[in-house]
Amino acid sequence: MATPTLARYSLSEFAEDVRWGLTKDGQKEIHSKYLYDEVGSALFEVITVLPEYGLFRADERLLRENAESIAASLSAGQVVVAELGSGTGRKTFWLLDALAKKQPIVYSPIEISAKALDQNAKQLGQLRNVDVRPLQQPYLDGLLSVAAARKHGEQLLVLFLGSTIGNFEWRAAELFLTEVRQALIPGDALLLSADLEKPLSQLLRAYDDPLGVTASFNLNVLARMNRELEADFDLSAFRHLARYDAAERRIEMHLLSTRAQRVMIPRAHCSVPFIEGETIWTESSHKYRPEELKQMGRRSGFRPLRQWVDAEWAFAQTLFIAE
Ligand code: AVI
Repeated sequence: MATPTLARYSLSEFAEDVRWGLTKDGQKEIHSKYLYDEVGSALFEVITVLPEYGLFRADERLLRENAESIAASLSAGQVVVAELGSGTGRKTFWLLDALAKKQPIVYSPIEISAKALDQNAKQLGQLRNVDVRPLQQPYLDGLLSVAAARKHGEQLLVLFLGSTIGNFEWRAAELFLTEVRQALIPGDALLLSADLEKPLSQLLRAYDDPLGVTASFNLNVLARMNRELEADFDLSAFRHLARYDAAERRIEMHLLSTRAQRVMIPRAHCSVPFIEGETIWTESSHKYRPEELKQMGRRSGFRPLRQWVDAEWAFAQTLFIAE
C-alpha cells in the first residue's frame, strides 16, 4: 500500500509550513504529510484494520485475487517493480509472489521512512526470486533512479496503491500521473489503486469511527506541534471533524476549535487566534468513479488495460500501459 509511514521532515520545514498554514488569511490548514510522525503512523496502522475502514482490505483482496492476471498481462521479459510509498509492503507480497513464479524480479520499494523500508526489505526479501533494492527517496526521485538503472528490454511496473492518489487534489493527481509517465517508456505499466464513491453514511463512518482512532490520528498533529514546536494546544479544546464535500467529491478531515482561543507556537514564531467553530483543514480524500480513473490515465499518457472493482468495498485497481 502506498502507506505514508513515518515520513521525517526537518524541524525548520515543519515550523515554516505550520506558520504559513495557520497564519494565512482564510481557511487554516496543515498538510496531511504531517499526520504521519511515529504516533500518527502507528495510529494509521490501526485504522487499516478497523471494520469501518474498508480501503486497505479491499486493496489487499484485489491484489490477492488478481495477482496472477496482473502478472499474465505483463511482458514475457524481465520485469522491474517500483512501488511508490511502499510502506512495509504488507500487501505487495501477493503480487511479487505471482510475478516471481514466472522469473526472478527486481523490486524497489520507494519510501521516505527508513523504518518502513527496513521492515519491507526484511519481509519481502524472504520471497524466492525477489531481489529487493530499497530507495529512501521521494516518489518521483526514486522512480527516476529506478528508470535510469533499468537494463535494455526490461519492463518497469510502477505500483501506486492504497488510494494515496485520493489525497491529491484532482488536478495535482493528474499532474502527478503525468510526471510518473514521463519517467517511463512506452510499454511500461502502472497499477493504480483508488477508493471509489460510496454512500455518505459509509464514508463518514470510515473517517469518523466509533472507537475514535481516526479522531486520535487527526488530533495527534496538534500533539505533534506541542512536542516538536513547543506549542500549547489544549487538545480538549479541539475536536475531530470528518465532512463530505459533495461538489469536490472528497472527505475532508478538520480539527474544530470548540471555543475562542489563542495558541502559542514558539518554534514556528507565531501565535494563532481561533474563533469558536473555526477549523484547521488537515486532509482531503477524493473519491473516484471507475471511468474517471481510466480517463485521467489516458490524459496522462497511459492506456487503460484492465480494471478490477472490489465486490465488498467500492475500490478500484486499474492497470495502465504507457503509450
Ligand atoms: C493514506 N490515505 C489513503 C488515507 C485515506 O483514506 O485518505 C489516510 C486516512 N485518513 C484518515 N483515515 C485514513
